[in-house]
Amino acid sequence: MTHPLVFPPGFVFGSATAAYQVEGGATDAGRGPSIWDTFSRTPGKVWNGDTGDVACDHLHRWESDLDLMAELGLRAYRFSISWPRVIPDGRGAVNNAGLDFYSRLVDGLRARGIRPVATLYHWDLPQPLEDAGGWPVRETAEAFAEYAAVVGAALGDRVDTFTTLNEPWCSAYLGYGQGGHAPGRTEPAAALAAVHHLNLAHGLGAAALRASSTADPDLSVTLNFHVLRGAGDGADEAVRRIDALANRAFTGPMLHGEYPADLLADTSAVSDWSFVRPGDLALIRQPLDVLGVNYYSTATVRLWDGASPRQSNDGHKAAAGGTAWPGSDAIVEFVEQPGPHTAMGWNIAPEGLTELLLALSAEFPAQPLMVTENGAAFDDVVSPDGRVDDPLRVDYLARHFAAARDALDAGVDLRGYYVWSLLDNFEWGYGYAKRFGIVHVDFETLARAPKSSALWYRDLIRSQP
Ligand code: GBH
Repeated sequence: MTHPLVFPPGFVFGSATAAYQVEGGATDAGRGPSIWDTFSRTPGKVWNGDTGDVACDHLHRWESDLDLMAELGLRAYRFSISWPRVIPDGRGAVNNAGLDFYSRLVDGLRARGIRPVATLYHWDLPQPLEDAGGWPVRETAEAFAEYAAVVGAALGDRVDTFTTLNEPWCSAYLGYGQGGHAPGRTEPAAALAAVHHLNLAHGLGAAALRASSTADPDLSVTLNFHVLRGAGDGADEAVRRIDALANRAFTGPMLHGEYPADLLADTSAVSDWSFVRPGDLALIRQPLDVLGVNYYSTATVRLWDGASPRQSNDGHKAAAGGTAWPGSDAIVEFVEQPGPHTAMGWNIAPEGLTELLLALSAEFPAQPLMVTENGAAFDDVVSPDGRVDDPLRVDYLARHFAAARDALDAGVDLRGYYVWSLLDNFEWGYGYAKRFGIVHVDFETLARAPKSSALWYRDLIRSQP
């Protein structure tokens, strides 16, 4: 069934970025170093030795970027706040010059009628906190709560929505297990401790934001759900194990108030989870005004026989010796998926988005949902006259918006959709080699040029009744 892409009144059409990926100004006005500054300077960690030192220079070009958003008709902008710009040492003294940047950004958005949606943690942990142990230690969650109170007091009168964490799965498993993300540690037990302290940070942070905000902003968290397909004998067991690690390790404590028993059992040889203290689960389970969902593709898993050459298409196994799947790494393998694929090698599967939204709304019936990221990297070509025609990205977005529309038709309480990303930007381990933007950025001149996909999105928003 095909739909005219008409959405309910008030549906939020937005776009998203993250601080380290777009801001630049790495040492501007008192910003301290983050784990991504350190990691990107470590030889061999990021493609081409790229760093976020300049990125899109959004820190200095934010006003014209906001004008561009207004021209596209965006109803909301999801950005992240750089913790080391606000509290350079991670704890203690507040850098008002850093905080002021976000205050001006929020005012600039509101002046243009664009809702500010602020994420407090999109992976840029202040380096001094990593030096003190990072996410595997409890103090980092406590520091996050202090930071959240500072942000709530400064911006909680004007921000529409606060999101505590973006994709804690990546922070924990890629940062401390697989090692492909900062800080690049490959310690399976530490990855599980990081899972818990990120969950705790979410709970403490949400409570601190609520207490310190003078208005009544919505509170949320954004998770990257793995939409899993099983293959081969024992497919269900493979899916169950990865679902526990990837999805239920976060939704369990955050939304049900407990860790899944099978997760604890599957990982018992790696960790006894004794870092979970009495009372933690009650702190983690905070009412959420909206649950943020990031979706890019599906993943296929099967039980591994331990002998045949191991398949891995998950892009998370490449780093030296690390694993993103503590306790299940030697049991489950990721299977090559048929195309079409994006430039990241991720398969294109819009029906996975409909399925995910339906499953979440069945599991959490009263919980409003938001697609906080969806989008695709393709190898864009700039034509001689400077235009970027990106029909593959238009097609990807159109099909995923239709998939969201299908979920709405089936009764899902979906409030909006943010395209990842507004701008081509620093794509983590891939540096500037992968472009997700609907707006092209020339990394020599830093000039912006809306791609066809940006114009398609503008027209989609304009055409809504
Ligand atoms: C997001 O991460 C980030 O929030 C954003 O900063 C980033 O730029 C953007 O997406 C694009 O990468 O290999 O089968 O295990 C997305 C991270 C992408 C992690 C897909 C898991 C593959 C599933 N995820 N991914 S699988």
